[in-house]
Amino acid sequence: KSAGVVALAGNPNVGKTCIFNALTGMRQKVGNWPGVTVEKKEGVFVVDGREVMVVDLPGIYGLTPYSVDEKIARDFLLKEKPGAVVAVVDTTNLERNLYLVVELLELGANLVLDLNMIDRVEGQGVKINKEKLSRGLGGVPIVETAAHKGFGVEALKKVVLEAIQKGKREEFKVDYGSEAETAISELAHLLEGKVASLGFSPRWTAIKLLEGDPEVQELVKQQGGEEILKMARQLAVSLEKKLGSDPETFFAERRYGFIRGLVRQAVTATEKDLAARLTLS
Ligand code: GDP
Ligand code: K
Ligand code: MG
Repeated sequence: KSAGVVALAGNPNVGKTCIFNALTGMRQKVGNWPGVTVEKKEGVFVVDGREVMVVDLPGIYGLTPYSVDEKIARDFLLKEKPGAVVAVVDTTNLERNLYLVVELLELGANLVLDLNMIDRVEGQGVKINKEKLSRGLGGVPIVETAAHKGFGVEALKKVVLEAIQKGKREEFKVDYGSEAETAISELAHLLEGKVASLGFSPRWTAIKLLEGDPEVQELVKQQGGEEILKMARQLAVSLEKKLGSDPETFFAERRYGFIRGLVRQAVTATEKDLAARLTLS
């Protein structure tokens, strides 16, 4: 009867709770994430006679595992592998909100992009070309909502069910430039036999190793990948020399660069001040 699980992800204050309530109504329960006092909300909605379970993730700005909230969100996505993820964004702050969206896509989430707070954007001279935005993000389905009024929520339910039924799309890639891409492919190739069985993307794992992500390092170690870790450290050092900045900073800057380019292409504002606000990062 249950079609699958959808997780809601987004920065704090983008309207995630409003979306969660509008989707699930009274059919929700509140508990805690295992081992921590961070609130976990779960609920269900029914669309086209199919039941979908909804999990509200903590509000986060990214998927680095340095804060408890980010760790909870990333662990859930990696280990529970929900059928779909709705990235709820505050559309009046699109550029800043897209950083998490890009990280979710790189992680391999089967994403639906929810442009929330659309009521605050409309009629103000801002135009979002959803086709261009979707194409730039590897073809993610996009839904517009004004969650506090329930606008767009029925459409969101349908799109989520479709996404769950279709399953994962193609791998999304940010182009990190030839130096970094060479290191990524080399590592990803070595990782294929180690992490594919866990359902982790070798490319994502390679990027995280180059960033020096402690959790991913531990995971690769557990898979007997000591040699790969050694190789990753060497590659990271030589990459740092070539790039002139540490890989973690470099990858983050490339993601921001990619997002700036995408917003320039897909968003136009007729009022100068509004344009400035939309591209504020
Ligand atoms: P969360 O922190 O992501 O869970 O955000 P909340 O659901 O608590 O919403 C934050 C604030 O934004 C609340 O005051 C909501 O009423 C308001 N809000 C949520 N969605 C919308 C929307 O689509 N349009 C407008 N104008 N306000 C919204
Ligand atoms: K809030
Ligand atoms: Mg909330």
